[in-house]
Amino acid sequence: MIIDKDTIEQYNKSEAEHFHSDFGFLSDKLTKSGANVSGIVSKISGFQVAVPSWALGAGGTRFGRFSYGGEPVTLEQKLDDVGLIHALTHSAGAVSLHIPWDIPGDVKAIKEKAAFHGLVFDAMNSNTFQDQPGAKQSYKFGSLNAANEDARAYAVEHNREVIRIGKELGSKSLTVWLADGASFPGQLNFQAALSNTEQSLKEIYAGMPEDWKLFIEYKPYEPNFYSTTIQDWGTAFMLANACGERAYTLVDLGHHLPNSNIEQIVATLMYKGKLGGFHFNDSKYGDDDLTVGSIKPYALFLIFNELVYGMENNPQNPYPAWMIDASHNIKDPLEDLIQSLEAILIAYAQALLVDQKALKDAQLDNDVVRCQEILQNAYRTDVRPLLKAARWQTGAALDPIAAYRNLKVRENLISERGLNTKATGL
Ligand code: PSV
Ligand code: MN
Repeated sequence: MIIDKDTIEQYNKSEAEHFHSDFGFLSDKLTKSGANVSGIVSKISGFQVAVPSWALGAGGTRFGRFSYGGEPVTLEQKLDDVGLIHALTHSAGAVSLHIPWDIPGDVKAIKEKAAFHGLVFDAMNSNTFQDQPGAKQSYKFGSLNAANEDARAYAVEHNREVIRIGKELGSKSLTVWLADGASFPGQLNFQAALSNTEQSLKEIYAGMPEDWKLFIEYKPYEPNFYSTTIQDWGTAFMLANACGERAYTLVDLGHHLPNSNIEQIVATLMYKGKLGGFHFNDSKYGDDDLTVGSIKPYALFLIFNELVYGMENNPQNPYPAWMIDASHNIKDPLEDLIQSLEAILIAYAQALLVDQKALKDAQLDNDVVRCQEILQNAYRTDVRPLLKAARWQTGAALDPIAAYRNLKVRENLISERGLNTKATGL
């Protein structure tokens, strides 16, 4: 199924009147308070978030997986699904592939398909947390950190292969997330594991093209439950520094112990120019991979406040690679991704409303009450008309979820692909 501009334009007509009056009201109010509304709307429409290829099918838990009809089976179909989301939102103009789940058969055809949908290939993801059929080495006891030299070399070579594939597709970065760690005390020598990881990452980094970046992702636990070799931002930061200038830390919102101050981590990394990538999701307890903004929207806003500050004040930090890393087993995956995009853009727009000059003055005056008022005034603004204005300008749907349902996208995908298809991934 393909959604063209005319269909969306037609669909938007029924909502246009409402949108114009809501936007007019908010725009007047914000302009009076000194905000640059058209500048904010153009920043919102320019904000593109990569969709991971593995979030297009139903996610599973270790207890079960409940399939969703019409799931994409091939890489082409996955690109078609991202294309649908992008047509409806104009904010998902990139896709992030996971190898070996998405090895392209015909590179030229895949590139053409992506270009047709207006998509670019964002960071490539390697996978050394699962053994593939016919694998010559096992990752059961680690990959880049493994005590076994052959397993380490095998994992390094896999990452080189991912870079080769990414180069052909036009990607410019590699994300490495390692499940490596231990489930029991004594299982690993911490220092040897860390040193092996550092050495392996350096070998991968040395094989990267000059215009590529390496993103090192951390996570405190799972699948290992006693220790993880790259457990926190400090370890990832240290390893990135050991690799070199084009190696960065990647923050995944779900990869922190409860109550961690993620906004402070973001600020610290951007100050040091080392925040390279960002994975969005939400969670209540652990790495729950729930829809962005579904549990802690205020925390997301505070994080965005630091991201916006960093993007404006830290030229030493590259523009981060944004990706949604959420997937679970009870929502239509495409609706879930559209909801995540909406939550990301709401938090971004709210953060753009923070009066940075007034906040700085209040901080210098040690006026704690005023500081809180400034942040919460921005957070409590219903910015959804600004998102609609961005979509109106780019020809996307004013209400993407309503359009998705109205156009019967899922029903169409089921009739095209069948009810029992299963996407590759976790
Ligand atoms: C690990 O939990 C992670 O966040 C990494 O980014 C993986 O590549 C992704 O999820 C999918 O398993
Ligand atoms: Mn992640």
